[in-house]
Amino acid sequence: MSYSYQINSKEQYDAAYQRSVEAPEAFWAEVAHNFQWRRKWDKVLDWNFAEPHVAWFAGAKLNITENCLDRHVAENPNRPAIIWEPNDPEEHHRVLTYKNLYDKVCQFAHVLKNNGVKRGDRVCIYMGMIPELAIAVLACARIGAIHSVIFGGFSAQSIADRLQDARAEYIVTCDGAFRGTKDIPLKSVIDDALIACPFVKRVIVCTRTRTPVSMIKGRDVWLEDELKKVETLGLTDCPAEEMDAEDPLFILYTSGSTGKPKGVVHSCAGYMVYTAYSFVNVFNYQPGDIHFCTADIGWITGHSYIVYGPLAAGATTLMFEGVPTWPDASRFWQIVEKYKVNILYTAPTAIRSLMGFGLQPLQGYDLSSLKVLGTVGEPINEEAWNWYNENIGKGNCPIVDTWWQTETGGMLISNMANITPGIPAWATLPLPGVQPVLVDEHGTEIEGNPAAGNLCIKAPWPAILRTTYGDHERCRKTYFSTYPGMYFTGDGAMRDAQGNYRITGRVDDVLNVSGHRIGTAEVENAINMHAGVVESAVVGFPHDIKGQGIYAFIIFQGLHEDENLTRQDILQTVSRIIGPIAKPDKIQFVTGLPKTRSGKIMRRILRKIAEGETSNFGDTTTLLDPAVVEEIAVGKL
Ligand code: 6R9
Repeated sequence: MSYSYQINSKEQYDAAYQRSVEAPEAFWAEVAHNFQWRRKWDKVLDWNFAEPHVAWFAGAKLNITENCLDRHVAENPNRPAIIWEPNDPEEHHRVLTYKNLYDKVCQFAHVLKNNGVKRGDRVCIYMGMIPELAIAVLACARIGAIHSVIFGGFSAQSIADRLQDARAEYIVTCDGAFRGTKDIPLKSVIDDALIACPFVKRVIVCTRTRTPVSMIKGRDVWLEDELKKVETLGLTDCPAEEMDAEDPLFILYTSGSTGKPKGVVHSCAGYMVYTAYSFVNVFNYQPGDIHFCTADIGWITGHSYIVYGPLAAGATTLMFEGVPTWPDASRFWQIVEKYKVNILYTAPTAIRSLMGFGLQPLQGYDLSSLKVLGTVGEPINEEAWNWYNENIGKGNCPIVDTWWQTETGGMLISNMANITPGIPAWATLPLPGVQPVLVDEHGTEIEGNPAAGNLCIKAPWPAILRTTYGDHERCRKTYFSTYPGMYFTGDGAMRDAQGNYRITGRVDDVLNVSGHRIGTAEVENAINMHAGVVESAVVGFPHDIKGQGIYAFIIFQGLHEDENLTRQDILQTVSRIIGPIAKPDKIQFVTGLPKTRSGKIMRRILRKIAEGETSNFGDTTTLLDPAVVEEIAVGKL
C-alpha cells in the first residue's frame, strides 16, 4: 500500500498547507477518498465554533475497523499488524497479522454482543498493555459501541467517577497487569469501583497475571469462557456496524483546570482520516516500517498512534507491556534491536530518565534500523533533544517534536520527518489543515513575527473533539469561550521569524507530570478530603525527570508529631482518590495561604516559592496578609 496523500518534499508540504487553508473541503475530500466508505459524504465540513458544532463528512457511512482491518486483510493478510513485547523479556512475544487481528476482533465483537452490548453503549476498558486491549478497543468500534479506556494507574474512585459520568454498563478488564516488577491487581480495583456503580451489568475478565480474583455470579465472566462459547456457536466473521461519520467512536477522560475530568468525545470519520494522515506524514511512514510508540493505550497517544492511525494506514505497530527501566535501562534498545524498529515515538520524560543511566545501557545494541524518532506529551528541553539525537538517532534520524492534545485527536504542530526540518525544543510548523494563531490576553490575534501569546486554532481539523460527554456546555465554556470563534488550547507558545512554533507549556491550572495531565484543582480536592486538612494549594515546579513535579501547600489541623507520617497519610489519600500518578512530590505545611482580599489564592507567589525563590515576589500589596508569604518562604528553607 502506498499513500496518495503522502507528502514527499518541502514544496509538497507548502502546497498542501496552502490548499488546506484555501480549500479545506476539497483538500480533505481528496485525502478521504483513500479510505473505505459504505457511503460517501454529502458535505465535507459544516461548522461553527459558537455552539460549537463541527461535522466532517456528514452523511457518510463507514466503520473504522473496516479501514483498520478488512481492507488490509484483503490486500496483505499476512502482514504483521501488532507485534507485542511482553513485560518479561523471557516470555514469548506475539505477532498478530492483519488476518489474525481481524479474526480476534470479530470473535471479541461476538463476545460483546452475546453479553448484551449494543451500538451506542459505553464500554469501559481497564487493562494492561496486552494485545487484548487493542482487540477490545477495535471490537467495540466494530459493533458501534463507544469505548472509554481508563489508564491502569487510576484508582477505584477515579474509575467510579468515570463510569458514572459515561453511564458505562459494561467493563472489560484483566485479572492483573505486569509492569516491571509490579503486578497491578486490575480486577480488584474494578471491584472496589463497582461498589459505587450498581448499574454495571457485565465485567468481562481477561487472564494475564492469574492473580486470584473475585468473580461475582451474574455479573463477572471470563473472556476465555466467552470466547469458547463463540467458537462453539460457530461464530467467526462479525459484520461491521454501519456507522454515521459523526457517531461517537470513543470517550477519553482528561484533566482540566476544574476539579472533575472531562470525557472528550471523538467521532468516527474525521478521527480516522486525520490520525492516518498525520501518522503517515509526520513519521514519513513507509510500507513495512515497524512503528514503536511507547505510550500506554490509556492515553490519547496510544489511541491515535498505537491503534487507530497505524492500523488505518496498514502499518505494523509494536505494543510494549513493560517499562523502559526493567529488567534494566536498556529495555527500549533491546526491543529496537530485536524487532528492527524503524520509528520510535516516546516522551521527553522517558528520555530524561534514561539519560540518567548514562551510555552504558546502550552498549552493544544495534540501533541502526531506526529512521525516525519522535517525542510527545510535554516540551522537550534541548539537553534531552541532543541526547536523543546523538545517542539514539546517531545524528542520522530526524526527531519529530509533535504537539497535540487529547482534544485534538491527532498531532497538530510538528516537523515532518525528512520533509520539514526539526529545531531542538521547537514543534515547528502546523500540519496541513491546522491554522494556529497566537492571541494576547484580550483575545486579539497577534500578527507578525516573532510573537508570543496564547495558542488558539482558528478553524476545525477533522479530529477535533466534538463535545465533552453529557455536557456540551462544558465543552463550549472550556475550549470555545475564552477567545470567541477560536479553539483555545490552554497552552502558551512563541513563534519565530519563520513562523515556527515553540510550545512553552500550560497557561491554565493544568500540570504536566511525566507527560500526564493533572489538574491542580483535582489534586487539591483529593488532599482536602483528608481528615485534618483545612485548605490546600497545589502548584507545579520544575522537576529534572518528570518535567513538572507537584508541590502542595497544606494548612493542617492537629499535625502529628512526626510530620512525615502525616505526609505519608495524605499521599495515601491522594492515591486512593485519584491514583498514584497524582501524588505530590513535596508537601509543605503552612499556617496560611497568600490570598487576595477577594479570597483568591495567589498561585503566582506559590509557584515562585516552589521554584526555590525566597524573595522578589513582585507586587504583594493586594494580599490580605503579606506576612504569610515571608512565613511560607522561610518555612521552605
Ligand atoms: C498528546 C498529549 C496535552 C498537553 C498539551 C501540552 C503538552 C503535548 C507537546 C506538549 C510541548 C509537545 N504537550 N505535546 N508540549 N511540546 N510536543 O500529550 O495529550 O495528554 O492531552 O496533553 O501536553 O501542554 O496541552 P494530553
